[in-house]
Amino acid sequence: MSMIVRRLARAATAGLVAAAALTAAAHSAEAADTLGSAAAGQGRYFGTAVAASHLGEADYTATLDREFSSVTPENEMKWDATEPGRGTFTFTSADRIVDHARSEGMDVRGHTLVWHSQLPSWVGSLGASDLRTAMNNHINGLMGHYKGEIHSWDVVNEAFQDGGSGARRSSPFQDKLGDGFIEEAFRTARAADPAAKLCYNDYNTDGVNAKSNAVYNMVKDFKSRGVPIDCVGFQSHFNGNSPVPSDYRQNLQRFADLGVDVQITELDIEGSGSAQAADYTKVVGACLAVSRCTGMTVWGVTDTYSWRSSGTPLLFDGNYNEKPAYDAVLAALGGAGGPGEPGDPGDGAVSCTATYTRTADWSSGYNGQVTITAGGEPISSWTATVTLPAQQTVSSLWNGTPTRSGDVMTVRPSWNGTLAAGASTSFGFTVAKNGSDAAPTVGACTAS
Ligand code: G2I
Repeated sequence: MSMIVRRLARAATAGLVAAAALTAAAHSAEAADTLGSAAAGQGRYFGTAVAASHLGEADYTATLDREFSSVTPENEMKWDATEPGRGTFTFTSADRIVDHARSEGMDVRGHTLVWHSQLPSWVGSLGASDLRTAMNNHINGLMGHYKGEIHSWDVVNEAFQDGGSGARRSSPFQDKLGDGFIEEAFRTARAADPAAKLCYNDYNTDGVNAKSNAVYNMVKDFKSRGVPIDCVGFQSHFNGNSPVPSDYRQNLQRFADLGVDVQITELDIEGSGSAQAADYTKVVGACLAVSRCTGMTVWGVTDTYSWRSSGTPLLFDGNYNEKPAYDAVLAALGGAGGPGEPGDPGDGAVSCTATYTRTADWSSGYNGQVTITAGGEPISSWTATVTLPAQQTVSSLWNGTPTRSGDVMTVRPSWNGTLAAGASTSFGFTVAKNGSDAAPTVGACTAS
């Protein structure tokens, strides 16, 4: 991607100018080859959480600057970091992130103003009247300092309990000020920076459930009474216990239908390989299918610095290599490497990813398997290439139709070309090692 196209991409998301102009500019040149520019082609931002302490690391910052069009300070704007003592504001770490982002033409999400966690103890010791004053003073202090520099603020974070009750979570704010603290926080925030989008942000609200119903009812009530709210953030921390819900898109859509934007604010999905890639594809596909889903943020640049690093939930590994999940996201956004390239975002560009695993191994041979996963659109066919080490020969292949040219085997579907958006199939093959135990290389998948 040319620097000019990338700067246009940044300018578009930074200023939230018309995405259509950007799309034309980006695609008359070449298909977008970064997350931020591909998302910009879809009229969305693609962000990441950032820690100020890592900005001095060359690989971290190079990846951040190249790929992302929005940043969220992971901890640096929280209450304990910004107002550790009453009325004493410290912005040093948050400023580092905001200054860096702005020098790179990235947008900034503000996270977060009113939250029960990472709250200094002095806040919890205040009586109701003082607490109300302190909450409003905190909102004014943060939003005033960053006025005009934040595209969206998480005004209130995680105010509802998990589980079936739909009740509010106990916190100093809830316990002393009652339900009305949320409304008051939003009204104060609107006055403090009228240009910022004001979001309510929470987790385990990604599908339709009792907790998301409770948030939905609050947003509906706010809209009906004119309480200023512009967006709802869906954190989207997924793993085996909390998988991507099947009604994710439907849930995003019902909130959008209330007249608010929706944003995916803290996305990470534990796992690896094609399964993780397929889950990321589902999430991106859901956002792109909802016109008021204005952007996505992953909760960190590299697995190594994730809040749950053992689950390897992000798009770059510890060496900043792009994971299959990265390829899947880029393809789902209609970016370069995705089938349908040069792609025409918004017109249903098709895409797929191919990932390899060795499923059996013995002294003279092994079985390989390639899993093909469709991107955010259904596909009717796919093509994958497998390059084998020179000595190795393929003795059989199933669930695919191979043609071989030298070391390169091109595989197309046998019966399994048609895949729904995000769905997978796989082909397998048996290899005679003939003295080489090296793994084959699987090239980019193309779809039609
Ligand atoms: O817990 C995941 C996220 C859930 N939604 C709200 C987010 O703000 C939250 O982010 C995480 C950060 O990713 C962690 O980095 O929030 C955690 C704390 O609530 C953050 O962890 C804290 C550690 O607990 C502290 O010990 C540490 O000093 O990070 C701090 C800074 O590294």
